[in-house]
Amino acid sequence: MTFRIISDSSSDVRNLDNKLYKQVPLTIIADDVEYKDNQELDIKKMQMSLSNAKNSGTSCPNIDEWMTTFEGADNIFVVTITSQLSGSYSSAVQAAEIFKEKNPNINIKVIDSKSTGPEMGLIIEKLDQMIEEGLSFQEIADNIVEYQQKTRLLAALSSLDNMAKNGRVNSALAKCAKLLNIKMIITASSDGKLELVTKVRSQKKFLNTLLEQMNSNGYSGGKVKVNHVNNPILAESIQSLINQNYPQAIVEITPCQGLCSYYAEDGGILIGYELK
Ligand code: X90
Repeated sequence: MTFRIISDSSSDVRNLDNKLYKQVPLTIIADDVEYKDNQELDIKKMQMSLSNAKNSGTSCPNIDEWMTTFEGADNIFVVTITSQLSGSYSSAVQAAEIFKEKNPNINIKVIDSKSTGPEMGLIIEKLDQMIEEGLSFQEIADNIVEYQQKTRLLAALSSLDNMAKNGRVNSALAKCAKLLNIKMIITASSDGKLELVTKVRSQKKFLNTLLEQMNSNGYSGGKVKVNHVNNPILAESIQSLINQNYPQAIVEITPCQGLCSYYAEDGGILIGYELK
């Protein structure tokens, strides 16, 4: 019985220690140039070309791209970015249906993360842990639904321009974020939509606001993943603040891949965290 975990590249999970994981790239488009969000992507170069581009956008993996990753495993878990903001989930579901028609004995569960980035990372690592523990496909499929009730996402962005440009957030909210020094703290709602939490100005207040938000959602020292767009310093400040308050908490820092770098924009931070 071979297990496999597959996700689109919005997860920012580049690999796992074992060989169970495969990633399917989304695509970032700057004018006529397409950047596949794979391990070879030079994010700095992509950002340079985006900053000079008149038009930009993204596209999700197609059915064939998902299908090529299914071959050779019996039990497959697919994790996608929220179906509310991308076609990735729907294309993975269709790929799974077609594949299962030809291979009826293969188990495939497609999971809508209702989120992205580090919250997807938490889901992927939990799947990995349950596979390592020897749970059955069905047990893992049931448990992961429960686990998803206990994870959250916060994101702090200084610009929502690319989200607005692509119709993923309303433009009034994006204009608001443009005002000097304002950071928007946003979250993924329980049904996977983008939701504004609050706006903050000062850096000191900003960090405390993030922690207050986590606490008020029920955070009490669980695992945290902090993903950043060229902002390791802010990621480390968040890590130390969490560890000052919860010394046992595991807080991992990861640079964003291409898709999240495009939408979270330079300096952006995404925080995925576990509730107890
Ligand atoms: O299919 C596609 O082209 C991909 C579209 C993705 C659009 C949203 C990406 C968001 C990236 C920034 C903010 C986090 C908030 C997420 C709320 C669910 C990350």
